[in-house]
Amino acid sequence: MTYYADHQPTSGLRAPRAALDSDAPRLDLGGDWRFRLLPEADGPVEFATPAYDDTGWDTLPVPAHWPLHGHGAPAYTNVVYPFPLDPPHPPTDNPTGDYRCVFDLPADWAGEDVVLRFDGVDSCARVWLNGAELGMFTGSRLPAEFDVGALLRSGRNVLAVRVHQWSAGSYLEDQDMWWLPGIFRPVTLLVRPTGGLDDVFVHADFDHTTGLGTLRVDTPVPATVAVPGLGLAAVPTGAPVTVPVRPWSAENPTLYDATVTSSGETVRLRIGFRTVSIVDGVLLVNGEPLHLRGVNRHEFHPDHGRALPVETMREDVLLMKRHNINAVRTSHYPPHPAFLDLCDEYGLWVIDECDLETHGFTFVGWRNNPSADESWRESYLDRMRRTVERDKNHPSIVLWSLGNESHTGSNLAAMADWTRDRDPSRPVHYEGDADCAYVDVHSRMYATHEETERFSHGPLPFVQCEYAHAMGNGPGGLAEYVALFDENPGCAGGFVWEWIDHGLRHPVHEFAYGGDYDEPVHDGNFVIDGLLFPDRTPSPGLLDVHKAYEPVAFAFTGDQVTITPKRGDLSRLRFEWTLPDGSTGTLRVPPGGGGAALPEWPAFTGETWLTVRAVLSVDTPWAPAGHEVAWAQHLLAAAPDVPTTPTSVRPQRTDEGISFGPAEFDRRGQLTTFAGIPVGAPRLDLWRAPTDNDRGARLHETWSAVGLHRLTHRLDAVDVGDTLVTRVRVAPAGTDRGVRVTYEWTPVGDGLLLGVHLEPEGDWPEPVARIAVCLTLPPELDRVRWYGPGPGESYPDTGFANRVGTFESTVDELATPYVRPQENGRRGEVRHATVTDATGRGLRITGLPRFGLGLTRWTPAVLDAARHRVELTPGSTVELSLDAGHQGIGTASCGPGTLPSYELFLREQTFSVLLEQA
Ligand code: IPT
Repeated sequence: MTYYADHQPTSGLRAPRAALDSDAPRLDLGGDWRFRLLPEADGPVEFATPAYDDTGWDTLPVPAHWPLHGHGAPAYTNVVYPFPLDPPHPPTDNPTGDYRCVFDLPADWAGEDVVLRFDGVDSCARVWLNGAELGMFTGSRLPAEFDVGALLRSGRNVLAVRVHQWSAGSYLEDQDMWWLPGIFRPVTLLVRPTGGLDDVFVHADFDHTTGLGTLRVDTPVPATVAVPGLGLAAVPTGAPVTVPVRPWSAENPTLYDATVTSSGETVRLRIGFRTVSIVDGVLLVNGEPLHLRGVNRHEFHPDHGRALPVETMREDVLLMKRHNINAVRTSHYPPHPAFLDLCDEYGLWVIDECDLETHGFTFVGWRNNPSADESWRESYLDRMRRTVERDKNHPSIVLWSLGNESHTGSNLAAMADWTRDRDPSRPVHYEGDADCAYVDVHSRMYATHEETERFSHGPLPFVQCEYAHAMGNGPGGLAEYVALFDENPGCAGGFVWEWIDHGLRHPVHEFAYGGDYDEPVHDGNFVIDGLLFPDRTPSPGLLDVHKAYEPVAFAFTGDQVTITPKRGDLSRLRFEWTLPDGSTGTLRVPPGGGGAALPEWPAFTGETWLTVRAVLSVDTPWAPAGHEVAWAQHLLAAAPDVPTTPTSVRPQRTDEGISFGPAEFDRRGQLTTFAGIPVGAPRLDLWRAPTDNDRGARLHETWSAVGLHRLTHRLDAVDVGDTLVTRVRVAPAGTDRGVRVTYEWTPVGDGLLLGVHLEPEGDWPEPVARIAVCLTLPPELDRVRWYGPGPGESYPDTGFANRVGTFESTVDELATPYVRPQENGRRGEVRHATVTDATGRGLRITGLPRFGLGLTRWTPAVLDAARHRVELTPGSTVELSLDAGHQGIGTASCGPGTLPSYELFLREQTFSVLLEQA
């Protein structure tokens, strides 16, 4: 069988070994290589000969994915394979990239042993050096090394690589992401000195009962270890040494610089001491329960795909640390090795996952799934070996993961056995082992809140390797999950799905998702499900993660606040209080946490919130002093009731209609102007532009079946008396259910109180999207100032990262830039707001007591019809919506829907707002 259609995963490779920082010379071969793309796998191989004339070829940067450089196109599928299932055969249509790299051998390398290393080639490479074939490999996100010393020549050398997009290996790489072939990680030549250290295995345990660390470094040749920070000078490798150390943790990632020296080579290491154990069903590190407050991270950049610049990796780590994230699952493959160095350095617990997924076999009932087919055994073991051997020296890695969504089978069990044997210091994770027959922790994805509670009571430690699917608006229900994690030591925590939207920058669509490259098989915007927008701007979901993952808890009682560390200690935190008037002070908090007295304040008038903040007291490597880590608000004085006593102003019939205080109405009692500003009459609306989570819950279908998006409004009566009352029956066509709506205008102060009474007719068993009245405003009324939670959007089960205060924004800035347009930008629990033009002319709206505020340049229908933001054309009006409630958001795009307490049902009710001139 041809190599690319063979179960044999590699040929000609050296044994896998650790990624090492050595003093031996190295040469980065990255740069512009010669490149041509062929449509099939078996093109002529003459290009591998050094004399081949490649002047007609294109150039392509290495590392990169060729579809992002004008050759072919990216394609996105989640579960389904984009080729027929006939393992191990790839399709004949098999984009194949031929690469040529000409390099000069450094003059002093002559005669040295040299290794050629590839850090990542998607999906199958065949390699020649100076015309001699070296071998082939699959395993896109895994290292591959060849011995090449004997083939190198002084002066000009020619490396030729043929890369197939599809191979037998593709059956094992069905991860939910773009299919992006190419040499996308570095290619390096490494001198291997005589007597060098081919491999190093660091064992650095910490005994929390004694404070002693035990270090043993294993090497294949005799060598000595020096750790100056521990006073260790020349400890022979293989021999354990026990000394007092500071342990490594995500909160305090103490690393000791070390060198390992053999007769031919010195390797630099950064050693972290920690011990992972499982005791009574609790996952422990250094004797303490592990609290994984994590995210799943794919490698992604909107311009470079998975060929990430190291600076982007650092940006990811810094953003995670700044948002209280303390753990990463490297879904669903080992990351670029530099990312793990950053996790060691800045402090993130890591589940390092093998490059493995066969999810699409689910569509044939897992028939012929490679996980249970022995002919794939070596491929599975090869992938795990290359993962563990490369990454074994990282203190940040606390669990090995066999892969993702590959069902179950003996090959997975064999991987687990091999791993435990090779590295007994880390437990094995794999979510697909439902019976926990060969794993050490019980892992589930998208468990409900109820299951999370239930699974947290053993016998194995429970972890949610994926939860809180961050697709589009959301995730809802996050706070409730994290509360369950916090309460249950048997639950080690979870990893939000996922870190970043994989939107590829696109000339027309701004950010592309599945289908935007005319893929015949694709999964649409399911790849847009991150806490970061594609350009790495935090979404509201990430701000909620920051709040939910806070490492400190606050409890207010009487005149004090009790502060409790949840993870780490308080040593680098300062606690501050602030009042709305700007006054501020520092709290004296006992070093280990406890009660801190609050100052005495004079009595407050009006709603007053105290804000207590935990900020960094010192610069840290990941954020400067003053960075806010945690906060809470406490109500010091409640809002007085809004006065609603009617004045004696009466509605007056005029030639044109009805004049009533600041407002004009037409003859049918429909508002036409307020304070001289053209304002459309309020109309009940029960629909919203469905969110991705609404779609997942099929609520969009329910709502369109009922006709919520096409309500009709029949005016039944206009009563002009002390107040102005209009009675309207609101109902969708084709059914006998509806809502009797009474809009009553009452003069209060200089304004008008609008009371909206709803009386459903017939059954309304399903949740409605929102209960709102909508009014149109002139387009220049685009400034808003409100008092309530802010500054971000909020829905009943999201937006808890907001705090109560006064905020200002504009219609355009209120909108949250979800890649796939959907309901967004609402501000919940607003007490009062003004909507004005640039001169300050406009409306003031006061809730009785609160309302949800929406302000957009498009209707929900326009929002719903758009597939990308660039398709949203502003209308000629500003749409103002004042809601009495919104259906919660939930995470049904993948996972459970809205918790019952956040569901919105239509019931008889009245809600009121006071409208005044701003
Ligand atoms: C789960 C996958 O593990 C993950 O890769 C991603 O696809 C996620 O779903 C959804 O975005 S699998 C799902 C069918 C539970």
